[in-house]
Amino acid sequence: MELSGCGIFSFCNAIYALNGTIADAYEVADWAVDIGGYRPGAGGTYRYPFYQQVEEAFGERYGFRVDGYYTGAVTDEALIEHLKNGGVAVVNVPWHFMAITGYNEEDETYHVLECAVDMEKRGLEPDSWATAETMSTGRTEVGWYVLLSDTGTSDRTIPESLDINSDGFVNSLDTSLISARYHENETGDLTSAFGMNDDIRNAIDEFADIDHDGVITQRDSRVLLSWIKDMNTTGDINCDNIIDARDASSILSYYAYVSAGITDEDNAGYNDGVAILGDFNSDGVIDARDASDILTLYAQNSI
Ligand SMILES: [Ca+2]
Ligand SMILES: [Ca+2]
Ligand SMILES: [Ca+2]
Ligand SMILES: [Ca+2]
Repeated sequence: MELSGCGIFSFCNAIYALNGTIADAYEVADWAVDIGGYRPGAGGTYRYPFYQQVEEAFGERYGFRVDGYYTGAVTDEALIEHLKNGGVAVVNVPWHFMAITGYNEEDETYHVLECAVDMEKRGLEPDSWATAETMSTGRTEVGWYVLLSDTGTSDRTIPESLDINSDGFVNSLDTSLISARYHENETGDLTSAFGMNDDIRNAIDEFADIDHDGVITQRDSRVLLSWIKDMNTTGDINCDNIIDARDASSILSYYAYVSAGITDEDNAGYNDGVAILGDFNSDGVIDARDASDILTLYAQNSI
């Protein structure tokens, strides 16, 4: 997929930009291989079988529909109107696919997601605003595009298999367990931190290689943490969809830990969760006031 996955990655990037849904590039690629829409290695994505069938296969789950595909240029009114209305597009340029996920009317630039950033010849960053001239010239000349719209049906959930400790929630305890497993593999020393046991080790080894590079590393933990941040409400540290005293308690433990340099073994697994979801009052710092505000809200809601 590193050689020829641009069509798959651009589709997944477009869906994420459209409605925040995490489309698993490997799952999409496996499906596409089966329907004759993708050939890994020296192959590529075959756009017509792919976009004729991808809505039926993934549309409901990922919350999108295909509004049509066209031979045309980036300046086409239909494409610009679609972007202005909140839609996204996957575009074909010479030997490559990219995603266009926004249009700025003020300076007439396009928000482009480029998945092959090591290919310097196209000269785009992973995430940039490009002019119509750039997107109409040379290796970035758009010659075909497919329009994708949000249908609101995506549940935007993190896969259940990433509830590593099977407690019903995907939260920073799970990311801490993935990190702990990485340290086990690095050092050979087994840990009991965060409730680690052999069932959890097996779950991590089977399901937690999120970036599909064949090993469990801190990167897998970080990717999951970024999903947790995107998919949960600020203040809901343990991601159980209720903001209550347990969340406040985790924030206080974290605050004590950061300010005094001590660790609270019982709550240490939630510290990463506090770091990403703990600023409940949105003042840029995570401290006792966030916990206090949660407790006040909790008291009001409990009456
Ligand atoms: Ca869990
Ligand atoms: Ca990995
Ligand atoms: Ca909670
Ligand atoms: Ca705060």
